[in-house]
Amino acid sequence: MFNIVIFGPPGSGKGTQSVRLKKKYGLVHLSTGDILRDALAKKTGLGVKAQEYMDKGELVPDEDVIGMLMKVLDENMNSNGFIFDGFPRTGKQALFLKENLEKRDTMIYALLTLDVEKEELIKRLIDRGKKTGRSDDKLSVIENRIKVYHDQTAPVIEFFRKMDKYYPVDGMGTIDEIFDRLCRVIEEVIK
Ligand code: B4P
Repeated sequence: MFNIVIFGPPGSGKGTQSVRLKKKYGLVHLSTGDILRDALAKKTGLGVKAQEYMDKGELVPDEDVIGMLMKVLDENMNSNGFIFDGFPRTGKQALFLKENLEKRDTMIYALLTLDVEKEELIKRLIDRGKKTGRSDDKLSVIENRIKVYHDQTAPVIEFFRKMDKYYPVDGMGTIDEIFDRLCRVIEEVIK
């Protein structure tokens, strides 16, 4: 299996690029944000609980996200591999992912981090909010999501850097330009 994490602040393009990477490399795209939004739309217990956090731009508790991820992981263990999009978002999630992939005789090969300037993140998310009406794409919520990213999520980088698996990628520019940059890094990692 070939597993990668696509990482970065909200609006950095993780979801956008994952859709393309999934096609090119034949991987399973596992987006915790998409799974949570789906649970929310279906008004499941998890969805109702998650909404409280997502509407404020806070992270959903680790135990809920981890339980949800385990299920999808086990359902797809015969695939070519995973693109983890939006997971891990905390140190606890990072450790969980490492240990549980090891138990299944596989691992993460690279943490690809999209670096994007704050003004550009805000612009993209405001634009998306206008198109989709997403409750977490309002300015006050966006500001909190960026803060939560710096406080709780960015430390995950250090976890992967220590394992020599951290690959920063310039996330500014067109979607095609960024996709090419990501593919170049992946080709190097695959070698
Ligand atoms: P996510 O769904 O992961 O959302 P995101 O970070 O906002 O989006 P992403 O970076 O994927 O941006 P996108 O490609 O769409 O998380 C939502 C919430 O779920 C979290 O805040 C949290 O509450 C909860 N959650 C999820 N995972 C969790 C976890 N593991 N633990 C706890 N809680 C969790 O791009 C954004 C916009 O920019 C799009 O409209 C796109 O079209 C545009 N865009 C992309 N690239 C562009 C480019 N190069 N140029 C111009 N526009 C571009």
